[in-house]
This record gives sequence, structure tokens and C-alpha cells, in this order.
Amino acid sequence: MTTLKEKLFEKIEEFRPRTARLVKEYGDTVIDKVTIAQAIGGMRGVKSMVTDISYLDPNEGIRYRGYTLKEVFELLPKPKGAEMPYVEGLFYLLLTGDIPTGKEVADVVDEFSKRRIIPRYIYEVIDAFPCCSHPMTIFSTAVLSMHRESFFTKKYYAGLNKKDYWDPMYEDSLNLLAKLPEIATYIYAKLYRDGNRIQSNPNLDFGGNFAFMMGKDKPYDDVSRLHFIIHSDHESGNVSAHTGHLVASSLSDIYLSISAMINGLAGPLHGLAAQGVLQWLHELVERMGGEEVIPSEDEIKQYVWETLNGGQVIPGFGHAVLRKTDPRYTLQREFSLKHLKDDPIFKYVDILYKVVPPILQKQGKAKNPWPNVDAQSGVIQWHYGVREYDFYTVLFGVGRAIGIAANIIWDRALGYPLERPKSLTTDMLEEVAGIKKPVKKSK
Ligand code: CMX
Repeated sequence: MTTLKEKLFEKIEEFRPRTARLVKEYGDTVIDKVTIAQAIGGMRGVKSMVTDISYLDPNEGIRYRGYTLKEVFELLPKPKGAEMPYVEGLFYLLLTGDIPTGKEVADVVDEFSKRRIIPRYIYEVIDAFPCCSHPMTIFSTAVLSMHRESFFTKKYYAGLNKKDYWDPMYEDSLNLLAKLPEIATYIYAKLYRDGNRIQSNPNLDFGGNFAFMMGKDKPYDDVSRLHFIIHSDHESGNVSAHTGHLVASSLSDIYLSISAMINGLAGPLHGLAAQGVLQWLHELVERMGGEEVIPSEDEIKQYVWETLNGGQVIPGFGHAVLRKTDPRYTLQREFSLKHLKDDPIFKYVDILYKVVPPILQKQGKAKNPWPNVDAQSGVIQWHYGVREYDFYTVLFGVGRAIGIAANIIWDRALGYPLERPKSLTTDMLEEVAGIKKPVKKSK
């Protein structure tokens, strides 16, 4: 057993009685009520999921295992000379709840490095896609095709005690996570670099190796670490996290679950907004006459209103839970102010930060007029030369898989059952509302 696995096992053994007691002794305690608006409106705000990996406060933003993002970036160990911490250290924190020591992170870096090589057929699966395929479709399929590697599935059919489900899930998760940088960079090479890939460097950490395979110099390694860490988890109710949890709840393995997670992330109201922001920004840049022309606030306001009046959303703004500027946005903004403050596209982003929230407030529809994570992530990639913006959500997916895998391992450890909420018909809702008499059921 590795250090991380031993530590995780200790934590699981300690934790199990808490969940068992809550269900056994307090199972009937009411934690929320559900309204008709919530049932029709995508279950917004219904408190009906449990995770200890992260918690999203509407006004403060995300905490990982109780730590704010600022604390996470201060406390996690960093590679020598790096500004941003090891992604592997974040995985350790999400899994165990503890900030790892330098030695503990080094063990995880080593563990990931040993598992990073992808099977030959994955390259063939990726190569089989026609050139105009969206990278998220390729990413999801590449992950899905690894289902045959699953230890969990093999062990389950060989007869596995429920108490031990977490163990092969942990092995599968590490095997998959370690390979994601290779898969993502190979997709990038295939789509945008005529298949010319750079082989991975086993001596580098997750973020460093990703930058290396993208062919990018410093500080792109820190950009990658920052990106993967802030995108890793956002509690369980968002579409990608929820999809991963839901699919895994039928005891589907990590490959099936993460592939599904990727598909949920690929929608424009969720992770695809990262691509949407740059696309929308470039239409504005083009209209203004090029990057060098810095538009006035009034010109940008006009563009924002045109988008809204055209019945479209402003990508990168708003959130289903947050009611303040997303701290993931703020962290990236601070990085941008330090490293790319003169970038012309960043200047556009900067003006949008000022002009969009008051417009959304004036329009009066969005409950949260402030920017979210996606409003800033693309401009950083653009600045460092990753200009194919339909690739941005793949980067989001690499990060998000880390949090979802940690959640799924714990779902298995605590024996969370098959997810199965109950549906009602519209007739039934009208009956509950008192606007319709109960309809007699025919025999
Ligand atoms: N621009 C224009 N209108 C917006 C808006 C925005 N950025 N954000 C919300 N609204 C509108 C909604 O479309 C909705 O309109 P209708 O009443 O006509 O349906 C209304 O305001 C109320 O929506 P809400 O309760 O404030 O927000 P939701 O929880 O329904 O949706 C989100 C949240 C993120 C989908 C929405 O804010 C949005 O579409 N934002 C733009 C896309 C985006 O940036 N997505 C990425 C979010 C972060 C992530 O998951 O990666």
C-alpha cells in the first residue's frame, strides 16, 4: 500500500460510523422542503446531496475540505521555484482532508508518474475521429474506451465485498487521473499540431508535465497548476459533478462516470462557457477593428445589450449558487494582473468586469450579475498561445475529474446507494397546488 492509500483507509474507517449513525438514528430528520418552482426549475437550492470534499458558500465561494482557495494556494507544497502548488497535493487534500507534507506529495507525484502511460489503442481511438470533431467529444470517448481497464468492474464480477468497493475505485481513479494530461495533450496535438506530439517527461509533476507536453515554457506550468486546482471541485450539485456521482451510483466504474461527467461539462451553460467567452470576445474584437483597438466602455455596453436583447446570455457571468464575484475568477484576475496586464484581450476582460454586472442588474433577470470562473480562464490560455478556444473545456475537464474522482471514491467508501429521486406529473403538481381536482386513476 502507498502512503496516500493507507491514510485514506484510516480516514474511511474513522468516518464510516458517522454516516451510519446519521442514517440509523437521525434518518427521519428533515433538512429541507421542495417547492413546485424547484421541482420544475432544475432542483435549484434543494439540499439533497452530501459531500465532504468541498462546500460552496454563495457569498464566499468554494472551500476545499474547509480551506478557502487562498488558503489552499498558501498551504499546499509547491515544486521548487514554482508560484503554484502541486496538483497532486490538491488530490491528497481532497481525498484525506489533510494538507500533505512535501514527502507525502512526492509519493503521489511518483505514483501518478508510474501510471501515466496510456494504452496504444487510446491513440487509435483519438486518431479515428474526423478532424472537425469537438475536443470534448474526443476526450469523453477516449476516457470511455478505457472502461476495459477497470479493476473495479473485474473485481465486482469476481465477487467483491461492499466494504472494499473503494479500493479498486481508488486504483482506477489514480490510473485514469495520471493519464489525463497525456490524453488531453494528444487530442491537442492531433487537432491543432498535425499529430506532432511531445512525449511526456516522467520527472515532472502533473502541471509541469502538462505544460511540457503542450510545448509551453514557464510560467505555463504554473498556469496549468492554477487552472487544474481551481477547476477541480465545486460541491456536488453542478452538472458535471452531479453527473459523475449519479452515473457512479449505479456502480459504473470511473471511466464510465468521468466520461459522463465530461459530457455534462460540455454544455454552454456549464464548462463550455470557457470557450463561449473567448468566442464572444473575439466577435467584439473583430467588430472594434482588431486587438490593438481598445474600445470605450460605451461601445462595450452596446455590445452587451445587443447580446441580451438578442435573447442570449453573457458567457462567463452569472451562477446558480454564487452571489458574489467567483473567487476562482479573482485568483485568475490576480495572476493576469501580475503576468499579462498589458495583453489586449485581458484589457477587454477588464472592461467587461466593470460594465457587465451593472447591465445585468439593470436588466433584472440574472440573480447573480458577477463573473464566474470562465470569464477569466480563456484569456490566460490565449495569452500563452493556446488559441484554439474549443480546447478550453478539455482543460476544465482535466481539473474537474480530480474532484469528481475523489468524491466517487468516498461514495464507494461510505456505501452511498443508487441515486433515485422521485418524479411527479404536471397533473399531480396542479393537484398539490389546489388548482385541479385529483384525477381518478382508471383500473
Ligand atoms: N446573461 C444573461 N442572462 C442571464 C445570465 C447571463 N450571464 N445569467 C443568468 N441569466 C438569466 C437566465 O438565463 C434566466 O433567464 P430566464 O428567466 O429567461 O430563464 C434568469 O437570468 C435567471 O437565471 P439565474 O437564476 O440567475 O441563473 P441560473 O441558475 O438559471 O443559471 C447560469 C446559471 C450559470 C447557467 C447562468 O448564469 C448563465 O447562463 N450564465 C452564462 C453562461 C456561463 O457563464 N456559464 C458558466 C457557469 C460556470 C460554470 O459552470 O462553468
